[in-house]
Amino acid sequence: MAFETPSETPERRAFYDSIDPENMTALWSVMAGIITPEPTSGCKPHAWRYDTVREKLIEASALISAKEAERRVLILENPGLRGQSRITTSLYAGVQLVMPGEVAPAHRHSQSALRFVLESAGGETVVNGEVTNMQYGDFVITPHWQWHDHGNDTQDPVLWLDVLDIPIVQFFDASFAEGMGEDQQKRDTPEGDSLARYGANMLPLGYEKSTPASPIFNYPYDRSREALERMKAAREWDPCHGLKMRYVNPVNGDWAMPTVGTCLQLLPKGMKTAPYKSTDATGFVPVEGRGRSWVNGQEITWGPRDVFVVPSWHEVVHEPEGEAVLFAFSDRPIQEKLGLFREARGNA
Ligand code: GTQ
Repeated sequence: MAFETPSETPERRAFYDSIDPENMTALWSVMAGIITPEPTSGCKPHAWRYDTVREKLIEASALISAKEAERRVLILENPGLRGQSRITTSLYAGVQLVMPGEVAPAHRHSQSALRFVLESAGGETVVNGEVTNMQYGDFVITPHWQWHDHGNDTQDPVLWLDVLDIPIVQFFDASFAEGMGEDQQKRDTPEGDSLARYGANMLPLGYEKSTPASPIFNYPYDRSREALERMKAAREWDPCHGLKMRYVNPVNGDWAMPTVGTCLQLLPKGMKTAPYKSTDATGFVPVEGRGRSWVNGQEITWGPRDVFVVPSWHEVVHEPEGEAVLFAFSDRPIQEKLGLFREARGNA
């Protein structure tokens, strides 16, 4: 049951007006709006088409270089949250373009970032002295306060989806950022070092974790996809998710990033998922296949590289045309740690 707002009388109005200059407000006049019986998100269901985003980014590349822009990104702004640089209430997302020969200069900030690679024949990102080569579907992490720069020595444009915890850092007023003063940091770690050290179901003996983020910073798509492909044979479909796997930090089994939870999900041919809702507004990026989803009954059609959003506590049903693979991201790791995460499965 929702809290009721007591009716206003002239005496009560006069009282509210009298406390207003003292920077006070009566709880009973606002309580129903701030402690709601269910989430009341301003975030709206929406899909961004890759073709449109890509076309506008290529247009932008004639107007500004990656270097001048610092990062040439078009922010995906939720239509219910315009002007706030948010794709959901708690997360920022944008699509970044690096043209052949360009660099996005080295900098670092308090915000954590993930890159989900949408188009790349070998774009490069350097994190803390180690380079990684980016291929379609790779999930790349830039942990908070680590130097990072991006480059493209290929003949073709390189594009990826950025997801950052910008609104969360903003909420805590905890943002710091600085440029390195050089375009590219020194590459002093051999390529593939992190994956070898931490991504082979082993850890260097005596390894002690130094940050809450996973020490693996590229989870290559071919490996993640192969796991799903092999698991398909078990036919253990979750009615709401098909086959959904969580990217983990191998040091402690937690999510790969402290603020953003990421998953890779396979929806088998012919499946229509059971209705599902959760408190973590979720962004989806179809990697393979096409399909449609209903979000509180609103139909969203999708294909590879599109991005769509299911707001908090909105019921979602997915229906792929054939087999489909989706990348998903949300703020679930934080909600779980705060005891806030809730989900409802089926028609409950
Ligand atoms: O690549 O470092 O989309 O600093 C927004 C801010 C990307 C980045 C964004 C950033 C970056």
